[in-house]
Amino acid sequence: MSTAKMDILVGLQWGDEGKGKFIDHICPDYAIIARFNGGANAGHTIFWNDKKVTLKLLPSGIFYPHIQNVIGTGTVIDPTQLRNEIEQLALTFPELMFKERLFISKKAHLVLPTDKYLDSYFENSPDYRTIGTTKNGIGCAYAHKLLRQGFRVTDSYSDNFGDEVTKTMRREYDALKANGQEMIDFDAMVNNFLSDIAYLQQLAVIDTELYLNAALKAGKRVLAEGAQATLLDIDHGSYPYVTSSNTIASAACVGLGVPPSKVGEIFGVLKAYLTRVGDGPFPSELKDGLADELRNKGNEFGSNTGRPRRIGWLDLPALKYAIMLNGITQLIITKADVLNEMEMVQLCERYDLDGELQEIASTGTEFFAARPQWKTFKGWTADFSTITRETELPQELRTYIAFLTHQLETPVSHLSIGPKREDIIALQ
Ligand code: 2SA
Ligand code: MG
Repeated sequence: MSTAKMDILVGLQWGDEGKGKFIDHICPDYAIIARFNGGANAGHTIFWNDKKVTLKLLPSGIFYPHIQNVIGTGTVIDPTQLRNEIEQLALTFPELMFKERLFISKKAHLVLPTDKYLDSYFENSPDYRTIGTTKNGIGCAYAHKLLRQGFRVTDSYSDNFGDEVTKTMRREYDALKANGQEMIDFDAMVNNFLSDIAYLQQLAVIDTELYLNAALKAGKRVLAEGAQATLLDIDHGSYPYVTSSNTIASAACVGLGVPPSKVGEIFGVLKAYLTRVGDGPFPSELKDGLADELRNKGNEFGSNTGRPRRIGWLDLPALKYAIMLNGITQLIITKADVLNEMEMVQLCERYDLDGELQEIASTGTEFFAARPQWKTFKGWTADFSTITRETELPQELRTYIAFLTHQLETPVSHLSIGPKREDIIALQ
C-alpha cells in the first residue's frame, strides 16, 4: 500500500468555529484522529446518537469503532480531566470501548494541580495581566515545559516520580498559599493527582511519532485535529491574549512528529460571523443589541466554562492572514443558519489605521488599533431544515459565499446550516 497523507484541520478565528462538528462529519474517512496542541482548554462539541457531547482532551474520533485516537506530544495532559472525561463518557455510552482506541504520547507534558491554581492566581491577582484563560493550567504547564522543569507522561513511570512531583507541588503550593490563593488540602491534592496518574498509566502510553509515521506508511489516513484557533496562536495570534501553544497547521507536524512532506489537505473552519471568549482585541466586535441577538440565536456561550462569547461580524483581513499562515486548501463555513432572517449581514472588508487602509491583518501592535471598514450584504431567509444541496440555498447566501471565495482565493468546500451531523452540505 502506498504512503498516505496527514490532513490537518484548524480553526481560522478565535475558536468555537465548529471544528468538532466538521471533524465528526469527515471522521469516517480516516483511520486515525490526532490532537497535536493544547489540553483540556478545548471544547469540541459533537452529537452522538442525538446526545450532545463536549470533548475537552479526547480527540473527536473517539466514538467511531474503526478510528484510533492519539493525544500527541505537543499537548499538555491533565490526568484528572482525562479520567473524568473518559469515566463520564463511559457512563453515557457504556457500549463504547473508549480506552481501546486511545493512544497517548509518552512525551506529552502533564498539567499539575498547582498549574491550575497558578493559572487562577495570575488571572485574579492585580499584579498580573489578565488574559481571560479557561483556568485549566495550560499556560503554566507549557511554561514549565519550556523551562525544562516539567513532567512528561513517561516520567511518571520512574521510581522517584512520586517524590519529585510532590516536591515540586509543595514548592508551588506554599508560594501560592503565601500569596493568598485558595486551595484544597495539600495531601488530598497530591493523593488525588497520583491516583489519576495511576489511571492514566493503564491507558496505552506509546511513542506516538513511531505509531503515526508507521500508520501513514501503511496507507492509513490521519487527520490532525487542531484545538483553539489561529488568532490564539502563541506566536502569530493577538499576543498576549492568546493560548500557550502553537495552533496553526505547521504545529501539527511539530506536535505529532510527522514531517511536512506528509501533509495533504489543510481544512480551515470559520464561522459565518465571529466570536471570541477571553480578553483582547476584536476589531469587528459588535457591542449593541445585535450582539445579544446573535449570541442567543447561535447559543454563543463557552462550551466548557459557559462564559458568554463576544460577538462580531466576519473579519476579512484577519481571515486572509489566517489562511496565509495555515496554507488552507479548503474552507468550511459554519452557522450560516444563525444569520437567517437578518435584514442585512455585514463584514469588515479592510482595516483603517489612522487613515491608512490595510487589506490583510497582522496581529502586531497595529491590530489593536484597527478600525473596520464595513461592507453590507442583503440578508437571507430560508427554511434551512429542508435544504440538502447547494442549489437550494437562498441567493443572498450564495452571493455572500461567492464574495468570500473570491476575496479569500480559497474554495469553500462545505457549509454547515444546522447543529446536526447531517446539516452539512458540500459545495461545488
Ligand atoms: P488558555 O486557557 O490559557 O488556553 O486561555 C488563553 C486564551 O485562549 C482562549 N481559549 C479559548 N477560546 C475559545 N474556546 C476555547 N475552548 C473552550 C470552548 C472554552 C470554554 O471551546 O468553548 O469552554 O470557555 C478556548 N480555550 C482557550 C481563552 O479564552 C483565552 O483568551
Ligand atoms: Mg469550542
